[in-house]
Amino acid sequence: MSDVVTLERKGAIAVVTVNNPPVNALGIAVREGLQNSFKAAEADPEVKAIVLVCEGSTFIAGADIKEFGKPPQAPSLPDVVNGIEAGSKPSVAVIHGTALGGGLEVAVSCHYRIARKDAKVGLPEVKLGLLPGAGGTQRLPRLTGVAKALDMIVSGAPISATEALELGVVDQLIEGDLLSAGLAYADQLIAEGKGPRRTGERTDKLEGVDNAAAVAAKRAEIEKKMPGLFSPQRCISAVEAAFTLPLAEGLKRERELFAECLVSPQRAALVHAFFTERLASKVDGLAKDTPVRDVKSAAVIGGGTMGVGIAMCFANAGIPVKVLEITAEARDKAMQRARDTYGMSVKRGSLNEAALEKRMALISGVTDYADLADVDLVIEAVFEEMSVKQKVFSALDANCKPGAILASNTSSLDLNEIANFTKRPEDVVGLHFFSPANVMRLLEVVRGEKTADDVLATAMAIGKKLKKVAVPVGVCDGFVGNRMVFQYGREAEFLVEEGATPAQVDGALRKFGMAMGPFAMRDLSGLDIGLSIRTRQRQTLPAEFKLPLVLDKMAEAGMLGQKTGKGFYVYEAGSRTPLENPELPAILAAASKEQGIERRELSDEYIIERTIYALINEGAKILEEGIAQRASDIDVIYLNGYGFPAFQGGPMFYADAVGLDVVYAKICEFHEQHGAWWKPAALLEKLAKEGRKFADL
Ligand code: 3H9
Repeated sequence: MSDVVTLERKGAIAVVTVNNPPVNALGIAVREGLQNSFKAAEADPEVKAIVLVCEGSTFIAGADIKEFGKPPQAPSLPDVVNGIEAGSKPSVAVIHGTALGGGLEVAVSCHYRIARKDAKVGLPEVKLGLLPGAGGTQRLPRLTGVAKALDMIVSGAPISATEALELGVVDQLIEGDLLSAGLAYADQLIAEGKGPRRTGERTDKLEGVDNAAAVAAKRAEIEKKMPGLFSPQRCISAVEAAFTLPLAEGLKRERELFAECLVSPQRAALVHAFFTERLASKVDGLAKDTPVRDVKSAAVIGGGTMGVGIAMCFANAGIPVKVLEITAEARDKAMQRARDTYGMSVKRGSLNEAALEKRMALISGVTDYADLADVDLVIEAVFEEMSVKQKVFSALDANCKPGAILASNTSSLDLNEIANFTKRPEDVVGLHFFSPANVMRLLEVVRGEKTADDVLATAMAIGKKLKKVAVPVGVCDGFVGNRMVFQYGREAEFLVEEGATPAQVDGALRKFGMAMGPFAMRDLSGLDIGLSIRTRQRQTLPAEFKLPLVLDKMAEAGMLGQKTGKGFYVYEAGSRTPLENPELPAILAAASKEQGIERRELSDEYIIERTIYALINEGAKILEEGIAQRASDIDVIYLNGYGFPAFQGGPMFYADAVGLDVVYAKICEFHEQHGAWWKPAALLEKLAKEGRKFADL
């Protein structure tokens, strides 16, 4: 029929095969091929049933995301699926891998569905700022009932084949060869004289339940949990149409709502987030066929929270890992820490006892560097002090086998200096995990000036294996993420010295979409970290780089965040709920006075500009220096490590959306008012003056 969709006859059964690597997305050629194939099968008098099957690793994984925002091309996906459902011959979708989005919409327009046991199905459109636009919001509720369909469509989370069977989304689970299973199922339908069973004609699951109550509950939940998001409420409206309108009108309503989402800026930002995450794994200048070293075993130096978290990542990926501590007591404590952390997952129900034991069996505690002689990769996660790193890397150099990768988890020290503590700097790389390492997805892979290509390629591959989002970065203080966040945090502190309250700053940034406000975050991680950086800066920075005083004053008053029960907020014993700190206004007033500042009212808009533009300006400097290889990599770092809202696309995407001329003009204004920190990045100035974007680079 076409290059990507073929039609062949197997006796009385027409087999339609999609072969559009890598994920059989529904680009124009696939849509055309599907429509033509189903039409031809319908027209062929010899055909009694139709089987739809896919080549490669997955069933259709959705619409082709690259086509969004481009002029539409006929046939549209809704026309294709409506045509399939209207067919007079029973059709069977054979699902393997992931039937997602438009893929599941195609499957539920077929009259029957069978799925391999390990398959998953779902409607993840909401994660791209969309809603299922090819009948998914009308047909899924007819199979699962409204409440479950709302859960699936609004969360975007896929379900397992087993759950799909229980819910009636699929009719049978299969093993082995897909085509044989599809043909056998179709033969059975023919033998039993079963005809088309159109999902769109079903109403049984829509009746006798309080669907309006399910809709109201979901609306309230989303209003509370995701107030700034555009598409979830529209997903709900579309599902509502499934039980309030006849199918044809419901489909029309779905199309209208889909069109609204398609043109929303949030859709563009979320699609950017999807593609850039994948792009980040591609390292400029590193050949695709760069060999990768085999990593069958690993070790972590240091059994603190970070070290143990890293070790757990390896155990979770099935890789045996040793944790080295200097004393037997510290080693045993580290092992207990891992067990306790897994124990919490068991309590929450996300892990079972057997899995806990299996993972613990992969972690072993050691106290002697000689025990690391056979490991393929070591990650150092010890105290952030160069002399300590020197000791560790000299010991690793003396004990590890040739070819072992020696990695540092440093978050701020010079990786090149660390590498030179060994006689094999080419084997040294930075693997900067974020705390808690077993939870956070981001991994900055730091490329030292001597890091060998195959070591870098292996580090990126290991990141993927550990299910992290690995982003390559260059060497500088704080690398990409922390170097930028320092600017953001400092501006937030200045804002509370100028007149805002921590609650106002946190509130404005949460409204912007940040997962957490900077002050709640400070309290969580402890104010002493920021304070030690501040103290160091006070000694080293030229005088024109003014620094806030609030942290120093709080430390003097014994306020170090949650661990002291008092910080920018106060916390009742055993609680993490931030409450207003009654002693803070006096501290802020004193800091303002000492800085010679008259406190004033600040708007939320101003708070966002001061903090987010500080990120953008530093991001531009990082790009200029080649520390990040592309603007979108910076976005990936912020989306995955710093709670930046995906619907804003990341700081650099956000800057492009606001307009670099606007951002640059504001930064110039801040430079004049607030001095040296705000010196505009040369790259930002250049792009703004040329009318270009970061995305054009
Ligand atoms: C939709 O369906 C709308 C409809 O309701 C209505 C329409 C009217 N399109 O993730 P991977 C590329 S919205 C284009 O690394 P994995 C991806 O960029 C869609 N390209 O593999 C990458 O390219 P590259 C709803 C796509 O095995 C390569 O495939 N569907 C698409 O880790 C491999 O991807 C979704 O949201 C696409 N739809 O995971 C599903 N999907 O190699 C989105 C992937 O050049 N996709 N690519 O970097 C996924 O969740 C994962 O890709 C999947 C595979 C689980 C399928």
